[in-house]
Amino acid sequence: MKIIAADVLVTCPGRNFVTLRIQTEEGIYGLGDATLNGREMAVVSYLREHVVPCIIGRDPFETEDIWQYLYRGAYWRGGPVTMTAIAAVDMALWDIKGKALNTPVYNLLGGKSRNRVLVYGHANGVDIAETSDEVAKYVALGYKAVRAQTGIPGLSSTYGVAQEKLYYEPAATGLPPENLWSTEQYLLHVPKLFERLRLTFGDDLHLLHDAHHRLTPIQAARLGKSLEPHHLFWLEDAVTAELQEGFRIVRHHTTTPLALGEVFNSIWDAHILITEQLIDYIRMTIVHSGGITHLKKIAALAEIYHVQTGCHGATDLSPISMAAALHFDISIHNFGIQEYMRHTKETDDVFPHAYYFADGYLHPGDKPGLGVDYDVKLAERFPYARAYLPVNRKLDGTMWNW
Ligand code: CS2
Ligand code: MG
Repeated sequence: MKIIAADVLVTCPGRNFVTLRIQTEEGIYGLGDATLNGREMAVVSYLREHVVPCIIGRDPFETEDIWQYLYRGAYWRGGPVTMTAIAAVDMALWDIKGKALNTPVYNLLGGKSRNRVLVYGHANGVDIAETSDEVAKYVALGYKAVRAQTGIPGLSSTYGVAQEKLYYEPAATGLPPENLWSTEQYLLHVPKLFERLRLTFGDDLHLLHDAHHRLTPIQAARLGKSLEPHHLFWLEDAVTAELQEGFRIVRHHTTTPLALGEVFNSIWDAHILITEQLIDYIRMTIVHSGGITHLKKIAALAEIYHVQTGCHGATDLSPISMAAALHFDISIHNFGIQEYMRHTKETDDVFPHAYYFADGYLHPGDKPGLGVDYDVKLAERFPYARAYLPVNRKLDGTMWNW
């Protein structure tokens, strides 16, 4: 087979998505998600100017060599823009491979290790009562696992709490909105949320929480300890992890399971966390960590160290990413859980797909390739609109992590 063309498509059905479409001489095309929330056009340019010229003429079956060529050949290695661009190429090539062999991609990744993929939804509310009501809605939808985020008394805004409940999307047009933050108020309030949720929903429901990079290691240790009676499925992104060793402090103090990695881009961002067993779930996702080819290697390393996967699956990852994640999730041995923030109907119309939700699980479907498509005509009706993720400041004005 031979790649003869590749185009980078941008659409904004309520939020921006970037899609790479690779065409072959045989008429088969593949799709890859290239969306990097708030920095979309950096990836568009990287793909159009620097990657596409190099893949024309290549055999799309050569996924490993093309990955190595794009990773090593860039000289300037890694980072979110580069690895998102490589991921988009990789996803599209696996899509082509599956279509050419007339089989779902999971059959090329080892076949099914399970028949369905456990997912979690996002419940959020301005206060504990509303958050509890939102959790109840997810339970009623059949979810077995729910992430809960609540407003913090005295703070006008915080991560994970939005007007729109089912389709939470943090990016906004215009310049970055400014959030305010108080770690002290947060640490006092969150344990009360999970005490209420356990009293209301009992012990069987998997409960998750995202601290969204906002704590120091010892603060994360304190939060982990305070949540132990409520036995969370995981506490996510407790601390930013440029300093991977920082998690030795958290790990030393608490048995609350730790999840990390949605902002990571390669195994080098997590190899200490994994090999020292400082985390329980690796959150790296196909679109931001180099694609299926690289994430398979990360999962294989993680398996040796008792670390399971928990791929990121927010609204800013397109249905192509969700489809690719499900083929990955259903095939690897050490699958943990898949995040599933629903896309709007507008988005689903642009990206028709075979995967479906049933009774708390997602199923990838059994279409050849990734089982997702792209309606070019409909997509053109939604022009790109620059949008930013919020920024976050402490109450004294100090810039902090959003
Ligand atoms: C969050 C994300 O889903 C999560 O766990 O951390 O919603 C994250 O805030 C967005 O993907 C950022 O674009
Ligand atoms: Mg997160």
